[in-house]
Amino acid sequence: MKISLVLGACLLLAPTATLAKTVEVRMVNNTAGGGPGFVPDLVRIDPGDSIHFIAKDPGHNAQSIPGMLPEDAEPFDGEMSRDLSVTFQKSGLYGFRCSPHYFIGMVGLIVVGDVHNEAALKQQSHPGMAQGSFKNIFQRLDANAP
Ligand SMILES: [Cu+2]
Repeated sequence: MKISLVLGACLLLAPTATLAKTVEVRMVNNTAGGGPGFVPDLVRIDPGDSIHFIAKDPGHNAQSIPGMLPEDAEPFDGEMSRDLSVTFQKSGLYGFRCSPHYFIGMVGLIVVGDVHNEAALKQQSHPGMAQGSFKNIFQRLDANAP
């Protein structure tokens, strides 16, 4: 009884910044910029936080892009038209895509804690419109913009 009261008090007093959070990323057919995409396509979280990919519209998935992960980070590969939850432990940048719409630029970037692999990710080449999408995302990342 006494121990549980102490634990409860500690949880109440813990600063919210240390609590893991979940950020939602929607997979949609029509973004504000037109065409299918992830909303948002640039997300900043802390190690231990999670992303919940929501299949708002069918026909999309979320999968990490080989070569666009921090060293030793776990890749992820969501099923088509299904929600996916991923918890990120390793800090760094994670590039991801929708497999059927990669070439028309349905990609995104997750920033986990400190950035240390940006140069490597920027050198990655992508098919079709994905190259321009990542260029735009990295410009916002560098400008600290949403
Ligand atoms: Cu898609």
